[in-house]
Amino acid sequence: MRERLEGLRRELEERGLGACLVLRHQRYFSGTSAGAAVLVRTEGESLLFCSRMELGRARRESPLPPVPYDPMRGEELWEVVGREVRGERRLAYDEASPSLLGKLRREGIRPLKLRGFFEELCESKTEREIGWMRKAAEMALRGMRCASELMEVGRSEREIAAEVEYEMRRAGSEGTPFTTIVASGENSLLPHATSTGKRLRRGELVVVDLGATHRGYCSDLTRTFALHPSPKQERLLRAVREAQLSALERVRAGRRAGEVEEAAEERLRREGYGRYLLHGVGHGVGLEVHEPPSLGPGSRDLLRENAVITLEPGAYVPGVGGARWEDMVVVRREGGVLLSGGL
Ligand SMILES: [Mn+2]
Repeated sequence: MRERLEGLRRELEERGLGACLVLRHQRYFSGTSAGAAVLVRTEGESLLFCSRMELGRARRESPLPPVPYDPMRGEELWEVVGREVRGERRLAYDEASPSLLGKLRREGIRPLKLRGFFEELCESKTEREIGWMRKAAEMALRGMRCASELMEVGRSEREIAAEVEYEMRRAGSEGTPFTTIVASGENSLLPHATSTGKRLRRGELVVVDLGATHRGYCSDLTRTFALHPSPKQERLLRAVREAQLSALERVRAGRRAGEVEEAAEERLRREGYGRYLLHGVGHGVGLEVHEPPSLGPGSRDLLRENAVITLEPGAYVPGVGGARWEDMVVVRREGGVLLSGGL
């Protein structure tokens, strides 16, 4: 935490700014999700703003002194922030709503977006963060192993989702970064399906997309299972897995994310699935399950060294089913390294 705050302080000094209000990335600097914002100053102590309700947790989880505001009495975040930054003419920030910015302006403060800095800082993980993410990935793999054991005709999607989440919690996961998806048959055609009471039937594809969290860091993993698959389904599954390998081969620090996406997409097109693609090939992952870079078509985002990304090509073919295969990968100078292989 100290190093992170120190890094931002240096950046502010270099840009001749006195203070930065961190909203979207507050957890990265405070170590807790109890806060609403962090104020980092070049002179004087950095502060953690939190609602009065979260004060206890903020004290316990963050080394930063908390400054509470009381929404129950109608007090708003910008009011306490305004009090602390009085005297600053310019205030750097990471991301803020137009209404918050408007209120700060009315206080005579000129907000200034710090571009590029937070992306770079949060995308490249330290070895410690990568270790935590590997742990989160291992918990997800345990959940997936549990799912694979339950792949039987007659079980419901929701039942499998419940067992999987229970298994990950037992493995130490703090929670699920998103609602576990178990999507079979027709439902597998929806990339963001919700698990229903529908029971698995013979001849269906079943997409399982799940994640765990460890020290706030997320994992994200998808497998597609087949219950007595047809040759068409087998072909689809193979194509999706091969597309992931093609993408993985292109991963390298310094590359454009779009190039990696292109490799997967090209592969799926060559196999005849070009009409059945519904999403890009992946995204960055960290404290949030979806963070930059985007691995969508034509993405100009850079793959930074030590970033953690997902590779999740999928194709959704009516009458056959949907298939997606997702793993987490660390971007190294020499290439991509799987964090979640082995299943
Ligand atoms: Mn994902």
